Amino acid sequence: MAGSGLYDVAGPGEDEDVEYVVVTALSHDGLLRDHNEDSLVVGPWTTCATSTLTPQTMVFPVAAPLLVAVADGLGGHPAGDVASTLAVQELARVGPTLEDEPSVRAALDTCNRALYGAVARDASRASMGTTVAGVLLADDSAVVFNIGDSRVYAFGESGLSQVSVDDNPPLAPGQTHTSVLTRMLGGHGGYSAIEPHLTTRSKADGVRYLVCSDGLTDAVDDEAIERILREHRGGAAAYELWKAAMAAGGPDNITLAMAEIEDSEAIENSEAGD
Ligand SMILES: [Mn+2]
Repeated sequence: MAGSGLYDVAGPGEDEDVEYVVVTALSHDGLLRDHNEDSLVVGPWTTCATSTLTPQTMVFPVAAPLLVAVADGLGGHPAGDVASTLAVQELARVGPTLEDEPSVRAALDTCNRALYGAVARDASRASMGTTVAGVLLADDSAVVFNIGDSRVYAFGESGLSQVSVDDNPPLAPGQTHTSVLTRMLGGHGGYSAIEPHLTTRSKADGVRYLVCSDGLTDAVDDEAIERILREHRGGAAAYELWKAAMAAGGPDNITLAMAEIEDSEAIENSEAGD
Protein backbone atom coordinates (compact mmCIF):
# COMPACT_ATOMS: atom_id res chain seq x y z
CA MET A 1 0.00 0.00 0.00
CA ALA A 2 1.81 3.08 -1.18
CA GLY A 3 0.89 6.41 0.37
CA SER A 4 1.78 9.88 -0.76
CA GLY A 5 4.12 10.73 2.11
CA LEU A 6 7.80 11.18 1.52
CA TYR A 7 8.80 8.12 3.50
CA ASP A 8 6.04 5.81 2.33
CA VAL A 9 7.45 3.27 -0.06
CA ALA A 10 5.90 0.53 -2.09
CA GLY A 11 5.81 -2.82 -0.27
CA PRO A 12 7.25 -6.07 -1.62
CA GLY A 13 5.77 -6.99 -4.95
CA GLU A 14 4.46 -3.48 -5.56
CA ASP A 15 6.75 -2.58 -8.38
CA GLU A 16 5.69 0.96 -9.18
CA ASP A 17 7.22 3.11 -11.87
CA VAL A 18 8.25 5.93 -9.56
CA GLU A 19 9.28 9.35 -10.84
CA TYR A 20 12.27 11.17 -9.42
CA VAL A 21 13.69 14.65 -9.62
CA VAL A 22 17.43 14.39 -10.21
CA VAL A 23 19.28 17.61 -9.30
CA THR A 24 22.95 18.30 -9.97
CA ALA A 25 24.25 21.47 -8.33
CA LEU A 26 27.50 23.32 -7.88
CA SER A 27 28.71 26.62 -6.45
CA HIS A 28 32.15 28.02 -7.19
CA ASP A 29 34.13 31.23 -6.50
CA GLY A 30 35.07 31.70 -10.16
CA LEU A 31 38.50 33.07 -11.02
CA LEU A 32 38.37 36.72 -9.97
CA ARG A 33 36.43 36.85 -6.70
CA ASP A 34 38.20 35.97 -3.46
CA HIS A 35 35.08 34.52 -1.87
CA ASN A 36 31.66 33.20 -2.74
CA GLU A 37 28.53 35.22 -2.01
CA ASP A 38 26.16 32.85 -3.84
CA SER A 39 24.05 30.33 -1.94
CA LEU A 40 21.95 27.41 -3.07
CA VAL A 41 19.01 25.37 -1.81
CA VAL A 42 17.86 21.96 -3.08
CA GLY A 43 15.04 20.62 -0.90
CA PRO A 44 16.42 20.47 2.65
CA TRP A 45 20.05 20.90 1.46
CA THR A 46 21.82 24.24 1.35
CA THR A 47 25.25 25.56 0.46
CA CYS A 48 25.70 28.92 2.16
CA ALA A 49 28.30 31.18 0.53
CA THR A 50 30.59 28.17 0.27
CA SER A 51 32.02 26.37 -2.74
CA THR A 52 31.28 22.79 -3.62
CA LEU A 53 34.45 21.06 -4.76
CA THR A 54 32.60 19.01 -7.37
CA PRO A 55 29.05 18.97 -8.74
CA GLN A 56 26.73 17.20 -6.29
CA THR A 57 23.87 15.05 -7.57
CA MET A 58 20.78 14.42 -5.43
CA VAL A 59 17.77 12.27 -6.21
CA PHE A 60 14.30 12.99 -4.75
CA PRO A 61 11.10 11.02 -5.29
CA VAL A 62 8.29 13.15 -6.75
CA ALA A 63 6.20 12.55 -3.63
CA ALA A 64 6.40 16.09 -2.31
CA PRO A 65 7.12 19.39 -4.09
CA LEU A 66 10.86 20.06 -4.38
CA LEU A 67 12.33 23.56 -4.21
CA VAL A 68 15.53 24.36 -6.11
CA ALA A 69 16.84 27.94 -5.87
CA VAL A 70 19.94 30.11 -6.14
CA ALA A 71 20.60 33.37 -4.26
CA ASP A 72 23.35 35.83 -5.27
CA GLY A 73 24.33 38.30 -2.55
CA LEU A 74 24.54 41.88 -3.82
CA GLY A 75 28.02 43.09 -4.63
CA GLY A 76 28.84 46.62 -3.50
CA HIS A 77 26.62 46.19 -0.45
CA PRO A 78 27.85 44.75 2.86
CA ALA A 79 27.22 41.16 3.88
CA GLY A 80 26.07 39.76 0.52
CA ASP A 81 27.08 36.34 1.80
CA VAL A 82 24.88 36.78 4.89
CA ALA A 83 21.93 37.90 2.74
CA SER A 84 22.10 34.95 0.33
CA THR A 85 22.60 32.55 3.24
CA LEU A 86 19.54 33.87 5.09
CA ALA A 87 17.42 33.56 1.96
CA VAL A 88 18.28 29.93 1.22
CA GLN A 89 18.06 28.88 4.86
CA GLU A 90 14.57 30.36 5.07
CA LEU A 91 13.56 28.62 1.82
CA ALA A 92 14.93 25.29 3.06
CA ARG A 93 12.98 25.73 6.30
CA VAL A 94 9.62 26.50 4.68
CA GLY A 95 10.19 24.30 1.62
CA PRO A 96 8.06 21.37 2.84
CA THR A 97 5.02 23.69 3.16
CA LEU A 98 5.23 25.05 -0.39
CA GLU A 99 2.81 23.82 -3.00
CA ASP A 100 1.73 26.66 -5.29
CA GLU A 101 2.29 30.27 -6.34
CA PRO A 102 0.70 31.93 -3.28
CA SER A 103 2.78 29.85 -0.88
CA VAL A 104 6.00 30.63 -2.79
CA ARG A 105 5.09 34.33 -2.80
CA ALA A 106 4.55 34.20 0.98
CA ALA A 107 7.90 32.42 1.46
CA LEU A 108 9.72 35.11 -0.51
CA ASP A 109 8.00 37.78 1.57
CA THR A 110 9.21 35.97 4.71
CA CYS A 111 12.76 35.91 3.31
CA ASN A 112 12.59 39.64 2.62
CA ARG A 113 11.38 40.38 6.16
CA ALA A 114 14.09 38.11 7.60
CA LEU A 115 16.75 40.16 5.78
CA TYR A 116 15.47 43.47 7.17
CA GLY A 117 15.13 41.85 10.60
CA ALA A 118 18.78 40.78 10.48
CA VAL A 119 19.80 44.33 9.53
CA ALA A 120 17.84 45.70 12.50
CA ARG A 121 19.89 43.45 14.81
CA ASP A 122 23.25 44.36 13.24
CA ALA A 123 23.70 47.79 11.63
CA SER A 124 26.90 46.68 9.84
CA ARG A 125 24.60 44.74 7.51
CA ALA A 126 22.62 47.85 6.49
CA SER A 127 21.18 47.55 2.95
CA MET A 128 22.42 43.99 2.47
CA GLY A 129 20.46 42.24 -0.25
CA THR A 130 20.30 39.27 -2.54
CA THR A 131 18.70 37.96 -5.70
CA VAL A 132 16.75 34.74 -5.62
CA ALA A 133 15.58 32.55 -8.50
CA GLY A 134 14.21 29.07 -8.50
CA VAL A 135 11.60 26.50 -9.33
CA LEU A 136 9.20 24.52 -7.17
CA LEU A 137 8.74 21.17 -8.86
CA ALA A 138 5.43 19.62 -7.90
CA ASP A 139 3.56 16.54 -9.11
CA ASP A 140 1.95 18.14 -12.14
CA SER A 141 3.30 21.69 -12.25
CA ALA A 142 6.38 23.84 -11.86
CA VAL A 143 6.26 27.21 -10.11
CA VAL A 144 9.04 29.44 -11.46
CA PHE A 145 9.98 32.49 -9.41
CA ASN A 146 12.63 35.18 -9.24
CA ILE A 147 13.56 38.61 -8.02
CA GLY A 148 16.80 40.15 -9.27
CA ASP A 149 18.84 38.80 -12.17
CA SER A 150 19.60 35.21 -11.25
CA ARG A 151 17.84 33.09 -13.86
CA VAL A 152 15.67 30.06 -14.48
CA TYR A 153 15.71 28.38 -17.89
CA ALA A 154 13.54 25.57 -19.21
CA PHE A 155 15.08 23.27 -21.78
CA GLY A 156 12.80 20.99 -23.73
CA GLU A 157 12.03 19.80 -27.24
CA SER A 158 11.72 23.36 -28.52
CA GLY A 159 15.09 24.29 -27.08
CA LEU A 160 16.14 26.69 -24.35
CA SER A 161 13.95 29.45 -22.99
CA GLN A 162 14.49 31.82 -20.11
CA VAL A 163 11.43 31.57 -17.87
CA SER A 164 12.52 34.10 -15.24
CA VAL A 165 12.44 37.88 -15.72
CA ASP A 166 15.65 39.90 -15.22
CA ASP A 167 15.24 42.87 -12.90
CA ASN A 168 17.86 45.05 -14.58
CA PRO A 169 17.46 48.57 -15.99
CA PRO A 170 17.62 48.90 -19.81
CA LEU A 171 21.15 48.42 -21.16
CA ALA A 172 23.10 51.34 -22.61
CA PRO A 173 24.21 50.97 -26.27
CA GLY A 174 27.09 48.48 -26.44
CA GLN A 175 26.45 47.14 -22.93
CA THR A 176 25.89 43.37 -22.76
CA HIS A 177 24.98 43.15 -19.10
CA THR A 178 24.72 45.18 -15.92
CA SER A 179 24.97 44.38 -12.25
CA VAL A 180 22.42 47.09 -11.38
CA LEU A 181 19.16 45.62 -10.06
CA THR A 182 15.72 47.20 -10.05
CA ARG A 183 14.30 44.59 -7.65
CA MET A 184 15.91 42.40 -5.00
CA LEU A 185 15.34 40.86 -1.58
CA GLY A 186 16.45 43.42 1.03
CA GLY A 187 18.92 45.92 -0.39
CA HIS A 188 17.24 49.14 0.76
CA GLY A 189 17.93 51.42 3.73
CA GLY A 190 14.57 50.58 5.30
CA TYR A 191 11.95 47.86 4.83
CA SER A 192 10.68 47.69 1.28
CA ALA A 193 8.00 45.25 0.14
CA ILE A 194 8.82 43.00 -2.84
CA GLU A 195 7.02 42.14 -6.05
CA PRO A 196 8.54 38.86 -7.25
CA HIS A 197 7.99 37.32 -10.69
CA LEU A 198 5.96 34.11 -10.46
CA THR A 199 4.62 31.79 -13.15
CA THR A 200 3.09 28.35 -12.97
CA ARG A 201 3.95 26.03 -15.83
CA SER A 202 2.29 22.71 -16.47
CA LYS A 203 4.66 19.82 -16.08
CA ALA A 204 5.90 18.78 -19.48
CA ASP A 205 7.69 15.49 -20.04
CA GLY A 206 11.40 15.77 -20.63
CA VAL A 207 11.72 19.41 -19.63
CA ARG A 208 14.88 20.17 -17.68
CA TYR A 209 15.26 23.27 -15.52
CA LEU A 210 18.47 25.25 -15.09
CA VAL A 211 18.65 27.66 -12.14
CA CYS A 212 21.77 29.84 -12.04
CA SER A 213 23.46 33.02 -10.89
CA ASP A 214 24.75 35.69 -13.30
CA GLY A 215 28.27 34.27 -12.92
CA LEU A 216 27.11 31.77 -15.55
CA THR A 217 24.91 33.95 -17.76
CA ASP A 218 27.16 37.04 -17.95
CA ALA A 219 30.00 34.78 -19.11
CA VAL A 220 28.14 32.29 -21.33
CA ASP A 221 25.40 33.37 -23.74
CA ASP A 222 22.09 31.56 -24.24
CA GLU A 223 23.20 29.97 -27.53
CA ALA A 224 26.22 28.39 -25.83
CA ILE A 225 24.10 27.22 -22.87
CA GLU A 226 21.61 25.65 -25.28
CA ARG A 227 24.40 23.89 -27.19
CA ILE A 228 25.78 22.41 -23.95
CA LEU A 229 22.34 21.21 -22.83
CA ARG A 230 21.76 19.53 -26.21
CA GLU A 231 25.00 17.62 -25.90
CA HIS A 232 25.02 16.76 -22.18
CA ARG A 233 22.66 15.68 -19.44
CA GLY A 234 22.66 15.85 -15.64
CA GLY A 235 26.03 16.11 -13.95
CA ALA A 236 27.91 16.33 -17.23
CA ALA A 237 25.76 19.30 -18.31
CA ALA A 238 26.36 21.09 -14.99
CA TYR A 239 30.10 20.51 -15.27
CA GLU A 240 30.27 21.69 -18.89
CA LEU A 241 28.32 24.87 -18.05
CA TRP A 242 30.72 25.64 -15.21
CA LYS A 243 33.69 24.94 -17.47
CA ALA A 244 32.35 27.34 -20.12
CA ALA A 245 32.01 30.13 -17.51
CA MET A 246 35.57 29.47 -16.32
CA ALA A 247 36.87 29.45 -19.90
CA ALA A 248 35.26 32.88 -20.32
CA GLY A 249 37.36 34.19 -17.43
CA GLY A 250 35.21 33.15 -14.45
CA PRO A 251 34.51 36.82 -13.65
CA ASP A 252 32.01 36.14 -10.87
CA ASN A 253 30.84 33.42 -8.49
CA ILE A 254 29.20 30.62 -10.51
CA THR A 255 26.27 28.75 -8.99
CA LEU A 256 23.92 26.51 -10.90
CA ALA A 257 21.52 23.63 -10.47
CA MET A 258 20.12 21.35 -13.18
CA ALA A 259 16.84 19.63 -12.31
CA GLU A 260 15.43 16.82 -14.43
CA ILE A 261 12.47 14.54 -13.88
CA GLU A 262 13.22 10.91 -14.59
CA ASP A 263 11.38 7.68 -13.96
CA SER A 264 12.98 4.88 -11.96
CA GLU A 265 13.60 2.88 -15.12
CA ALA A 266 15.69 5.69 -16.65
CA ILE A 267 17.78 5.97 -13.47
CA GLU A 268 18.45 2.24 -13.39
CA ASN A 269 19.47 2.32 -17.04
CA SER A 270 21.87 5.21 -16.51
CA GLU A 271 23.44 3.46 -13.53
CA ALA A 272 23.81 0.27 -15.52
CA GLY A 273 25.56 2.29 -18.21
CA ASP A 274 28.29 3.58 -15.89
MN1 LIG B 1 26.79 37.27 -9.30
